[in-house]
Amino acid sequence: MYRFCHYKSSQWLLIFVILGTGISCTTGNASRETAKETTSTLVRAVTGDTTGMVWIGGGSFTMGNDEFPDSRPLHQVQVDGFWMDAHEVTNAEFARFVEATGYLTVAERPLNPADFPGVPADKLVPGSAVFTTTAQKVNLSNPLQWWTYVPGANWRHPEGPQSSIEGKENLPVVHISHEDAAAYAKWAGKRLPTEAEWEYAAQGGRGNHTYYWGEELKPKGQWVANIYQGSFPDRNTVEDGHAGAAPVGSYPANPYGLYDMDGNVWEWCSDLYRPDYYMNSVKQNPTGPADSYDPEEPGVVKYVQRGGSFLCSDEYCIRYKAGSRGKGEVSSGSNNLGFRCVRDKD
Ligand SMILES: [Ca+2]
Ligand SMILES: [Ca+2]
Repeated sequence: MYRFCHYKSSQWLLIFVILGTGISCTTGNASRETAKETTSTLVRAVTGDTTGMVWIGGGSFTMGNDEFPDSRPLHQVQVDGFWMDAHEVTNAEFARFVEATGYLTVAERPLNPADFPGVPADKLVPGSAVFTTTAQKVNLSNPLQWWTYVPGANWRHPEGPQSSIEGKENLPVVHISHEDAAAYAKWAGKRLPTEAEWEYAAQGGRGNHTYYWGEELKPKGQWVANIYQGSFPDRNTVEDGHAGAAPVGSYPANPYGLYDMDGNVWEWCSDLYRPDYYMNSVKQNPTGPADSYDPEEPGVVKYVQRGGSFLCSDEYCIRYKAGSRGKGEVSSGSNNLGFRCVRDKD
């Protein structure tokens, strides 16, 4: 059983699967057309605005988790203080960014035919990965049983063209690639958190525990994060109240005032992913390795993601546990992947 986080495949893999077999990917990362808006044209938001952010005083902490090969060894890290969004970036917030800049997310851009040799042009429809509950219990070794590349799925249409975000303004924005998240952060005068900042903030000063909230899965019998209950991926019993993403702030904040650091949606960090990084990590404000490498998908550029999502449980994708690491291909989004931002002290 896959206990680790094969929570989704790279977007390019999903595209290849849906478009047919026997086609080999020659380029590694599937690229989309470059956004019409270059970063130089994006308008920076109000300088110094920390509305909706929490000040995280710097300090030292124990980073990592011995349970996972790529988060060993436990090591001491020190981070400087920073501001952090109290909650994941919402649909309403992302909509303001798009309205101000005309930004087109990766999932909305035309696919580059050069990345899909042999695939008819009319099959190359922009879209993104959407989780689908399976009809019955399945072997957990193949994520493509529950991940589908859905043409037309993007942040405005989280489950596909027929879905919308109307009435979901306070839900976290999803189908966001690393590039999209970084573009939003730049516009907002912020940046993505480093992996170390993210984990330090998630601990909330409580130290390194099994879960960011402590040692018990259900403190006082209560679910305290939006994760997954029941049988994955065929039967979600929704004991925590939400089958998919929940409005931000639906569960208790941590001692720093941060919501949904555990679960709800995965959150991009600014660090490239390497499974061996902790062996060599600097102790002071680490920012990740200089390059990316994932032995499971060599040649695919990946960034770190943190915190798990509404699809995580002790049965599958246990990387919502404290100190564990997620990863994702740079151009890929999905309906359980979003982000939050940080900013430095002025
Ligand atoms: Ca849930
Ligand atoms: Ca989260």
